[in-house]
Amino acid sequence: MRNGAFAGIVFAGLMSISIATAQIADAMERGGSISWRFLSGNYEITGAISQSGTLSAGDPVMFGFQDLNNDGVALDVLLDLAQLLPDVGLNYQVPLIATVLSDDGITAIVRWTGALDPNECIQVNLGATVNVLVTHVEGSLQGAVMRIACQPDHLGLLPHYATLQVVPNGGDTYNYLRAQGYLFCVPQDTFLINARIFNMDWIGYGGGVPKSLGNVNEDCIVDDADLLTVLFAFGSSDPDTDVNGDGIVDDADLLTVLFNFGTGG
Ligand SMILES: [Ca+2]
Ligand SMILES: [Ca+2]
Ligand SMILES: [Ca+2]
Repeated sequence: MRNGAFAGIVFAGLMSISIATAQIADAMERGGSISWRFLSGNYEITGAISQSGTLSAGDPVMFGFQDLNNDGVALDVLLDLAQLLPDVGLNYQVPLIATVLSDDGITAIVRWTGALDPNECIQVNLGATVNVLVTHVEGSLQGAVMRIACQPDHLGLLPHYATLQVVPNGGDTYNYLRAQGYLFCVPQDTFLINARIFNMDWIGYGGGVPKSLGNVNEDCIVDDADLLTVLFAFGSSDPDTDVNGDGIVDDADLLTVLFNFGTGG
């Protein structure tokens, strides 16, 4: 065999392997968002105040993926603490930056981490309302992402069908929320309080093909059903068919469907 042909075959083989190894994270990014629900956990406050207890399930929330650190991976999310812990009074959005730790095409391990130093005296509800100088807020989530059969989102939030499920991975080391501050806003060691949420259980759903990629009917694939829907609505302002959301169904939407035709499945 000629060396060139052999090299070509090896190169093609390597290319297909490299494509296969990144496919879970790519599918997650393509989905554009994740639905997420906190199921259970424990909390503990130590220092100037001592408290501990259990946390029950919260309402499902949806995180839209962004590329907050401009590293080309749009899997970062803004964790809204007010949404996660509505009664506490921590109205901060923690930017959680995603790192894909591994992806063998069957399971991907993704870690989200972020921190804020607000240095702000705010009212916090710790059973009773107290003033706390919040100095530091930090969070980490780590999940194992696996494929599921294409289906409506179990949590009922994703507009399109889901193809991925995310479950906690890495235990307390990588699944926690922490906050630090000073009681009564007095920045002295005696008034220091540390709060943490640990033993977290949660679940998430993602993947699929969003409408913005031409999946007009938001099922499992961009196919002739989506194409026909755009063609029938062509020239109208039907918001359900307006793929790019610019107010009109026109050739731009049609091209998006054609460009992504076959995506999903
Ligand atoms: Ca990023
Ligand atoms: Ca479709
Ligand atoms: Ca449009």
